[in-house]
Amino acid sequence: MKVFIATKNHNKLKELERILVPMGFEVLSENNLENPLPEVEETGTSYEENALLKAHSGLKVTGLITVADDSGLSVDFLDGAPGLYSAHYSGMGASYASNNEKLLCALKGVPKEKRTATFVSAIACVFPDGREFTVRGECKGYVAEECHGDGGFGYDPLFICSAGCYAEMTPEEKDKVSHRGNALRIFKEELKKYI
Ligand code: ITT
Repeated sequence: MKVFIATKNHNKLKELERILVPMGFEVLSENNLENPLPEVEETGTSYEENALLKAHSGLKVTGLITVADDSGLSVDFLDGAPGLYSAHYSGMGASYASNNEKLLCALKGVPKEKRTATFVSAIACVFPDGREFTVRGECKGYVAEECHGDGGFGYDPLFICSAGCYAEMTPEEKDKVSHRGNALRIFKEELKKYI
């Protein structure tokens, strides 16, 4: 079955592909389109709403069953920030490095037990016949006091869960425990009800 993944984040795309392909899906992405995907204004008030906005935009362009992820890191000490705004935490044009730097500054001097955080991934799936569903996966951990490892992307070098730092894991190890891996395992079960 063909599934279009509506994302402009190639790291995210790789993670979604490496879980969806072994599930038997033929995965298509922006790389298979003649023109770039339109930018989607992420105006939702939840990860699920934003994931649906992105998925509907992809469906409009391709007419295929479309999957999109909206994700972020919610830090308890920061009342849930950067949360929905994780991609642009340090401003428009933010880089992963500048976001990590801002997060480290915001938590400067905060002890380990107060640096707890949850990574969240909401995955939306929309169908050409109008049906849609969302699922959510989470991973709890804490924010390290300095960057570790050189794998992954985004906040991976700062996020430590019970299995270790995301950026020090192999892709397979990350998939087993990550918010996105957890969301996709629920997604797989949910999708069976629709096909
Ligand atoms: P698309 O909207 O095109 O899918 P995006 O990167 O803008 O790509 P989001 O709006 O969902 O995606 O922002 C998610 C941000 O949260 C992402 O840019 C990272 O900074 C962070 N993030 C999400 N999942 C992550 C992961 O597994 N590891 C590290 N950081 C992650």
